[in-house]
Amino acid sequence: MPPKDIDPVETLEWIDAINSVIDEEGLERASYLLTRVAERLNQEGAVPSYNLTTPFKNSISVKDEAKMPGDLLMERRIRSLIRWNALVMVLRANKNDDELGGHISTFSSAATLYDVGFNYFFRGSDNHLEDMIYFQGHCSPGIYARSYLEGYLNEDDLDNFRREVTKPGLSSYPHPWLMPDYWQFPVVSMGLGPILGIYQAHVMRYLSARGLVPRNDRKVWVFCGDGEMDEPESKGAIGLAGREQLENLIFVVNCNLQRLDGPVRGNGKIIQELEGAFRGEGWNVIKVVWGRFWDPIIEKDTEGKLQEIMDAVVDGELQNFKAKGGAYTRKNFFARDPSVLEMVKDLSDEDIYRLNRGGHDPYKVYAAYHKAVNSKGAPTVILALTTKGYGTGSREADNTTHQVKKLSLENIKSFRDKFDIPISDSEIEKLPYVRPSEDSPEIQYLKKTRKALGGFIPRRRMSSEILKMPNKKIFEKLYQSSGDRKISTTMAVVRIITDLLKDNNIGERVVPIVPDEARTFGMEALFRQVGIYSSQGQKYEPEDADKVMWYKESKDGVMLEEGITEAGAFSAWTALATAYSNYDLPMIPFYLFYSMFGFQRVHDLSWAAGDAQARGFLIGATSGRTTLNGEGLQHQDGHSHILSSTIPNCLSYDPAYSYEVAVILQDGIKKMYIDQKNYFYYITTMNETYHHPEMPKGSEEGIIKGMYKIQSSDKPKIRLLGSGAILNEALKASDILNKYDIESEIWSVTSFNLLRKNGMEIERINQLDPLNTKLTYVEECFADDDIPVIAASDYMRAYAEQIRPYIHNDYITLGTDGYGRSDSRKNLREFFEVNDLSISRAAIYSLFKKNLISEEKIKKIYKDLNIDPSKPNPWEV
Ligand SMILES: Cc1ncc(C[n+]2csc(CCOP(=O)(O)OP(=O)(O)O)c2C)c(N)n1
Ligand SMILES: [Mg+2]
Repeated sequence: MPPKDIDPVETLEWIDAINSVIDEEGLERASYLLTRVAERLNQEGAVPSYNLTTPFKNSISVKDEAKMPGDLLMERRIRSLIRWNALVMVLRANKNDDELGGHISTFSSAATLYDVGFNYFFRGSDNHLEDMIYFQGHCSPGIYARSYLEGYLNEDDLDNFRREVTKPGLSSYPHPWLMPDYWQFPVVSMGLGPILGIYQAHVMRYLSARGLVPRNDRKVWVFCGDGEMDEPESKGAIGLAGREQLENLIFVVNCNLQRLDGPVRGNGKIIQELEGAFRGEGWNVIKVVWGRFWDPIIEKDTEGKLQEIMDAVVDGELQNFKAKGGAYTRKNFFARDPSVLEMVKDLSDEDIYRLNRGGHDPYKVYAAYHKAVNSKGAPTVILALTTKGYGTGSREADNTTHQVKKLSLENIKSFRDKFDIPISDSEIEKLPYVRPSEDSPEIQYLKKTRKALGGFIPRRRMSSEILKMPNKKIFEKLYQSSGDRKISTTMAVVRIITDLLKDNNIGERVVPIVPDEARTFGMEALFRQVGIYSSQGQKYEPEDADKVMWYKESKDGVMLEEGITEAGAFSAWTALATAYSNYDLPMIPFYLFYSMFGFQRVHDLSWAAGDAQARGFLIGATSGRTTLNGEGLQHQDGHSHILSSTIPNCLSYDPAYSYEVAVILQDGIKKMYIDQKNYFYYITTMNETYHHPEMPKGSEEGIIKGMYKIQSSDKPKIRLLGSGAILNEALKASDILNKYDIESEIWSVTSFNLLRKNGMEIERINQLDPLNTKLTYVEECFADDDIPVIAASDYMRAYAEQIRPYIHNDYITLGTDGYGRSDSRKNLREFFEVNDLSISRAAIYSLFKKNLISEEKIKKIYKDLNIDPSKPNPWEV
């Protein structure tokens, strides 16, 4: 409750005083004076009443609006055609029974927000410095419709909206994977656009701070829905944007007040709520609430009564005003106060209905964008009030409008009439596209505006500079044995990254990224060596300034230490991993993270990175359910390879030795940055230290394909496959087996996922052409031997199970199914049954099943090995 006014006359004097300052000296002076007055209050210890929100009205007053220079009517005609073609595209896609879907209402509410951008603000790609625009996914028909008028898409293309299997059609939503020369940013999963856009702007500043791209006024525009802002990802990183004063970032939130099921905030005001949230994080907030038809009415509101109603009305009612029309609005809005009702007495019900919302008024939107692109020192969010389903007759602001894919003939006709589309009643049922001739004033105008802004968008660059391979010695160093030293694969990868950072060919492109975990991975030496990027430099002497590895933050720091945000760090990685396309600057980002907090935490972002054709390295450090031993259930990853295998262009590896790491990284750099293949890499590394042998000659190919032999035998009776740290257990198992005269052959499996992929490919080739007798790589490796195979990894059995179809013999898989827990590595491996003894047990059992070991002998061996038949099952629930 606000405090009671005990002296209204005195209050009025203060208000009059500030009014006269506003009138005579302007707003800036008035707010300066009030800020000084508030400071006095602060000094006395009073809590100032500091409102984060302003009244529910346009942030830019009419007199301060920048004037839109273009031809309003011409632009309206063009926009109407875009609206029509977008509508028709969806209606045609849903005319038959294919159930293709599509959205009408989202774009219809956002058309003006995009159009003003296309006509005046969005920079094209002619100079390679195009603005980066994260289009709201459900608006895609509208973006295609514009490209159609531009002549880039034709009617067949539009007819192939959502038909991509038999024809190279138009993808449902922005998907670079499916339209690689068009869409840049995959966004339709709600919340990804906002977080990816923020980190894109952050990376843009990072790259310019390092002198890799010019610092210019290139912008990142993020268009999103008001419902979408509920996703934690949408608002989760706005603090970073405020803190880093990312003036290159503009959010446009289309506040049509509805989401899929109904109102976003029926009982409140989403615009006000977002204003508070963004302002609190240091953003410029520009509200575009009312259109220009409201201006003369608002001007009459000298007493503030209309404003009081505007402030009080909830979004659920605002929705009604568009759904139920002018008479309803007069009764339920203006009539709340007799003096306000009086203000609209000369307006018909139809006039009241037509009182437009800010987001549908090109003048208001222009003024907002103009202010946003010229704002300095902070990111900007534009909160634009619109109507969902704008122009769709009875479906406008209807609670079900989101999913409308078909319109009644009546509604189609009213749409045509509202937007003056030149289609007669006799033609309308055919739902024709409309494109004026090439030399028409409309098409000429459209092309001229885009030319002036640097060309058409969206467009995506598909190829870019080819990098030179780094010095081979960086990798070859690790081909040697580690000698007496015990090291971990995490140490190996960090050593390679450190050397790559100094490489003459690619050093400046390498970016280590961590989410507050550098010390965990032994990367702290990099703090001082390359510096941690900080947009503000370092304004303090670090606590450890006298140490060798001090915490160095600097404006041109190379390392991205993103703090505890895996989603943020991954988004930064994505921006760098796609820099080859968005900046024509291939970057080599290495994102190191706790493998448990990788895919499992941010899988939607990794899926989007695949769609965006990211190229870079993800390093799941501290991996393995028993290898990272003391951390317990929420840390110990035994399934990230299963998750990574779901992404078609992600190549994943679980290497055991540092030379394997070296071979994989070298091959990855070649594939992604020289051959320009659209892969990204996921490599798990471990914190367990052990001795690393010298690389066996000629094993590179096998390491890359997924497995190679590390121990042969003249008369092997069993074949042991080990992956990652568990390879050592297989080696120890072979010693145990030797005691029983069982010789084994040992293979290091660097990737069950890749072996599986190869298997699927070859199997399919053979099936399609039955006379083919091609062998899978696994079959090639295990050609004519008749010996059983045992596989063990630090991942769930499903990981090793993947190659079962290609093993034509008994095959037993061991893995770490079940929840992790903390204990010593030794105990954990025994518990999960991936230790030397369990591998030996599986080997002996499979030989017994093949009648190669007698009943008597197996009993003796089991006794010898203390095998306990009542041992609890580790995945028991
Ligand atoms: C992560 C995620 N969850 C759910 C959906 C399904 N979905 C698609 S659009 C939509 C409503 C969007 O509302 P809003 O953000 O307000 O956009 P509008 O269409 O109103 O502009 C939902 C729930 C999705 N695309 N992504
Ligand atoms: Mg909405």
